[in-house]
Amino acid sequence: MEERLQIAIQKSGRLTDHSLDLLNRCGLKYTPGRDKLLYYGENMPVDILLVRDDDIPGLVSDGTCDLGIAGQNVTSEIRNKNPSDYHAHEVTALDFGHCKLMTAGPVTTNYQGVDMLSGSRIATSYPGILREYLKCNNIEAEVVTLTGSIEIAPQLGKADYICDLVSSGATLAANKLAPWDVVFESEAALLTNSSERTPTKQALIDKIVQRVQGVLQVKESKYIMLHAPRENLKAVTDLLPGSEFPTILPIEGVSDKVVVHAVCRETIFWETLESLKSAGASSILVLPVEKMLV
Ligand code: PRT
Ligand code: ZN
Repeated sequence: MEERLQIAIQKSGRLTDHSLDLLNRCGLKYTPGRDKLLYYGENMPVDILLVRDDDIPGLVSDGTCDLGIAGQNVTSEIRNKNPSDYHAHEVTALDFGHCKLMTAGPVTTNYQGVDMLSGSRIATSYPGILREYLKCNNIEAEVVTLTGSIEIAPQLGKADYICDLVSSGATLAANKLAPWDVVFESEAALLTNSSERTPTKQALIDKIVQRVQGVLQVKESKYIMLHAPRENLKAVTDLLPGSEFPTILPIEGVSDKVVVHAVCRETIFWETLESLKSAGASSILVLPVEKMLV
């Protein structure tokens, strides 16, 4: 029987579209299951399990799934709960789902720094991360664990302050709360485990991990082509952001210019193009990179 790989992603939430898009870009074609709990990979022996984000680190840790995509905030909280029984590890951060776990309090409070949390009640869905933070800062405070609507806890009298995820800050502002300190910075990450598996399955995991890394690399990468004066070639290639080995080609019948081709691993801004032009470059062309395998 064919061995199939299980990848857990969030069923419905902020990470779902990004996760499916990433797997798509890795070349995985899938049929959405009728119950939408499992998408069957058509061109690779890979199944996508759609679950709550809070379940993903556990499913990878206990070996039910080989790979998973979850926010580092969720992973860290779950690992904190029972470190000796947690067996998943992060392969790579994925550059989506960015947010900050922050302390916050009423805008009317004149916040003077972390010591002000002493003796207070702080509502959060991340008691493990918050306790660790308080401990590091030598603060004694009461952690009030809530599962949702953290931001209304002060109005309800359930807590003095809160510690919640913030991205735009609009939710805090709407509840007359001001962001204070960053407790934990998070983004989505790819998880796996060190379970023993067959070489075939391990090779499939390695292939997917390599493709994920390729997708991350092309995000910022651009292919740049230009003509450069031979006498100023070094100055021109030095200006190419994040490019290690540009290809230099002669131009038939032209002795004072060469063609430069390079993959730039960093964003190329208009300012870079203007500097290249000032250094004597011409016919500058910047193209998107679709796939990369290094
Ligand atoms: O049903 P399930 O349990 O799977 O979903 P969920 O409701 O627990 O998670 P979901 O979809 O809200 O978030 C999934 C993951 O996205 C989180 O674990 C984070 O890693 C990441 N993420 C990124 C966020 C945010 N940004 C975010 N802004 N998760 C939650 N929020 C919430 C925050 O809790 C607050 O209520 O959005 C509100 C604040 O947003 P701003 O933009 O007003 O600051
Ligand atoms: Zn959740």
